[in-house]
Amino acid sequence: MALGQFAYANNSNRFMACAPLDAQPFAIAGVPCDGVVTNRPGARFGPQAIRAASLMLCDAIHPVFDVSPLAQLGDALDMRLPNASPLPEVRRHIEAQAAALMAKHHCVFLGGDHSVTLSLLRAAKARHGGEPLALVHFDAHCDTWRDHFGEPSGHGTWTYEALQEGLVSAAHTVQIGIRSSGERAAREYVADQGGQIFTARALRGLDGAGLQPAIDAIRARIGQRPCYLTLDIDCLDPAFAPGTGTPEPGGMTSSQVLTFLEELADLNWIAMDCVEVAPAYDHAELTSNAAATFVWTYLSGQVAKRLNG
Ligand SMILES: [Mn+2]
Repeated sequence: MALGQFAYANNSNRFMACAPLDAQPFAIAGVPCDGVVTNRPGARFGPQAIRAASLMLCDAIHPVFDVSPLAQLGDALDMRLPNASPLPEVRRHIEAQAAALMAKHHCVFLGGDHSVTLSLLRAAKARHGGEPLALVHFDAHCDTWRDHFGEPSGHGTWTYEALQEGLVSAAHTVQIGIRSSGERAAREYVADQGGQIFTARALRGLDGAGLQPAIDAIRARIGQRPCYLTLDIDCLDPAFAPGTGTPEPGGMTSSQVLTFLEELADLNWIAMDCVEVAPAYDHAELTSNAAATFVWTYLSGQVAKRLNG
């Protein structure tokens, strides 16, 4: 099947109205794929909603990092994906397109449901020497279930699969915001394997300096190992992000997530994804605005590091 013939690539705008992707060091790419959600579908439309929300970031100069990523950023638009094909076929296409982008750019991928992260991690690990990567995972859900309600793989199994495959190192895996229902074996899987979990409950009422112990622990654990950031927008409380397929009350605030992203910008990040934005359930573009701000913050931190050495 040739690429370029698939539907669901509504490429009408670019992130922060940046240039089309050429030789810029940083790239945005959409992964408009939501075939294996548990509850409400619609994240295939996330990339374009995040791009639309990003337009209100105006001159793009970040107040913490004091840079704009615009001159160093290109938008590759949405991947063309065979959405009606079986999951392994969809995944092969995501991985191949991600690998081509990662060969030339530091990438931020816009999901899509969270299953896309497995393909992105496969491409990222191959790109960065083949050693298991470090992983920082914001989510309401552990995503370490061993099956998807009887099916082998879904958007709640990718973390388990990534650990089983050796894509990420358990000792260098950190989950933040976890709070959903789930059996203990799944809920605590990352910790049982040697990683670290900061539940939403453990973070209640903490912000700013209150998050410093968690930030210090993450930095000490991960060091400068190549690290992948995956941000499921449902890590946020539905008050901040109603537009998602599986909302879980009692979640993080936008400012908590921003504190982590700002303070941990010095880790050796190699790529990011922001997934599970489902615009059909959003109100006042709250969710897509939050996602756009998180992506912009990540990019600004990485661009500042590149410019300032
Ligand atoms: Mn998830």
